[in-house]
Amino acid sequence: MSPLQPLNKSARLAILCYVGISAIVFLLMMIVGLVMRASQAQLIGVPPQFFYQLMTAHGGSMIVTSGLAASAVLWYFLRRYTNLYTPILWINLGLFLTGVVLILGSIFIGGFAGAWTFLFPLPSHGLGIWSTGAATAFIVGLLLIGVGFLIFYLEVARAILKEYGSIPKALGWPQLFKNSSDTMPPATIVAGTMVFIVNILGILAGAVVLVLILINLYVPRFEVDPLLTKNLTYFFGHVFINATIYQAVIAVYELLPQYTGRTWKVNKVFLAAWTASSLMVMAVYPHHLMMDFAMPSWMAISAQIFSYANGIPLIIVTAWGALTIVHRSGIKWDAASLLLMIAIFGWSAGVIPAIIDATVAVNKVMHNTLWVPGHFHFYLLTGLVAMLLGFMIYMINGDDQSAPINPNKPIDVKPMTAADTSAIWVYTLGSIGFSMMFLISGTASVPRRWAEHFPEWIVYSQVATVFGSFIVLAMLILVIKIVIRLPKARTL
Ligand code: HEM
Ligand SMILES: [Cu+2]
Repeated sequence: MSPLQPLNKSARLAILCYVGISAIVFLLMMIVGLVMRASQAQLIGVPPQFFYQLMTAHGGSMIVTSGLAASAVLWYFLRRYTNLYTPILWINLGLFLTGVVLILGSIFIGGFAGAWTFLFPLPSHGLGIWSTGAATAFIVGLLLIGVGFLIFYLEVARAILKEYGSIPKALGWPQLFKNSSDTMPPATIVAGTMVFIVNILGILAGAVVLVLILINLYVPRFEVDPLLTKNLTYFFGHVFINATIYQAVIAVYELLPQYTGRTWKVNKVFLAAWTASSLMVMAVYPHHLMMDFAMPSWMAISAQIFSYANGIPLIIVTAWGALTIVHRSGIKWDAASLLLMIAIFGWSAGVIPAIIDATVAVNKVMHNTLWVPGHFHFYLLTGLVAMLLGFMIYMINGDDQSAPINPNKPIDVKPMTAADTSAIWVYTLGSIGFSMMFLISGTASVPRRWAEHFPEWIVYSQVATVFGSFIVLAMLILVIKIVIRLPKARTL
């Protein structure tokens, strides 16, 4: 392969914008999350109506920002193997920012507080709290963001297919099923292919449901089937947020080799796990609809089975791959590689409560409790965000643009400062503690999405608030460092 070329000027600037914006929004929305938890803890007073506005802003912004940061990881590494067309990065960013302005306007000016899941018929039932106009701004904003990402993943698809010929080839099926002796596709290509398949389908489903709701807002006679819209919404939401992890993990596949001077071995087990997950990640979404008795029971049952089967193989090949590549490699740890290893732990551990929740018998009891935010905050904070932070710190930890990356020799690492080490561990322990408090609250049947908590529950929220402030503090240190050093980031 030709030696690595740095990102071109325009792509570099775009990627730096993606990273800088995501880091800042993550921090701001964590502060919003802390305000919500502190208000459930009755440490501060937030009027209930405002709580639901904050909840809508927090959930929505976190999801789309995870998408933005993850897409930067995908692009950053994918262009090492394919020719990507830079203007797409800018079009996506433009639509993203326009959408975010509309969404924030709908929430904080229009009072929209129907949660990021915009479940039908909530947008049209503001009960005087929000108007049709506010709901429209929210839906159109989300639609614009969706269109931006759709264009982005279509470009990813085009670039991969141009280089690798077909989806089966990019997923390594000839090697997997026909014992072809062709060289294996790189891990980044396999992951990128799975992501563009599921995300294009997921975003299309999201666009369809948003348009249906939009028409219904203005033409109520245009009746929409509530169960169908719920299926489309959760297919989109589930796939989109899961795909962020599948993009962020590319940083693990690409960077651990750079830190160890070894290659990430793509083998048949790796290919099989990714192919299986490509299908299963789409088949498991009904685990969000287990409470809906009108759903056919075979869907709930298959969702349970696939939920067990889906995440695990991928995590095992990743965790196993990471441990073997690091083992006796003489790796010199820095903030980035440490965060990537922590993230693998966080992702693996976070899947356990997720799988428990995807069990029909458990879900019937736990579904609307804080168990649910508990499982996803676990793998989003200690898994996804830790991976993204690892990637960002890798970028800012090397200012040498010209030194080529030698696959057989580890890159030079910057030793960790005391501030790095403490921020990383405070972030990690804070995240585990914070998520555990949601899980514990869930087992005590504390409902999710309640602005006001009963006195018996308040102690959970108070402990959680302490952990939450640890996260915010550590994040503040890391984000300041990332933003300050970003202009000199390495974009090789
Ligand atoms: C300091 C870190 C964070 C804090 C303190 C925090 C706090 C909260 C709180 C209090 C809720 C409402 C729970 C309820 O009563 O139902 C919530 C919901 C949520 N959070 Fe976070 N969070 C944090 C980080 C994150 C991150 C990093 C993400 C995603 C990457 C995220 C995504 C979400 C989502 C999707 C919801 C659901 C909103 C809904 O139910 O509509 N949070 N968070
Ligand atoms: Cu799901």
